[in-house]
Amino acid sequence: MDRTERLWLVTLIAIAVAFNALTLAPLVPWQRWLVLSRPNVDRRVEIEIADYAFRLPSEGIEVKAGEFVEFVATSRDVTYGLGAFREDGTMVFQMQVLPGYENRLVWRFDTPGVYDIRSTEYSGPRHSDMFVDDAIRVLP
Ligand SMILES: [Cu+2]
Repeated sequence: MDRTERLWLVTLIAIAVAFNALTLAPLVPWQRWLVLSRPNVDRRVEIEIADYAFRLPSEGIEVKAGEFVEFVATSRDVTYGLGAFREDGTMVFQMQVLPGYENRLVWRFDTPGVYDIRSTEYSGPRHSDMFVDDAIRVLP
């Protein structure tokens, strides 16, 4: 490794360290609760996935905008994805759902409305069927 390569390497490492320090710093307003706080969960939603199908709570998923919702997803067979999508198809959040674990994600919906659920991880030949229309209702 010659001097120029070493200089580039040190520069890239310095940029990576500075970028991570800046974007994870609690001085960034949106990072404060993401990194440092453990919000009190207002509602817990359990979702089981097996054989390419979501098993949602029988009473449906109804939450209020602004409350912290903990999604706990389990898989009985393979790795799936759990994603929430707006009506225009844009994604709100997604998580991997590994078999043998309680996969957790805490989310706060800001906007009332209805959201779809899809698998966001290719899980096999029936993956594309894993779509639940209007699965989450967020009330004002
Ligand atoms: Cu899938």
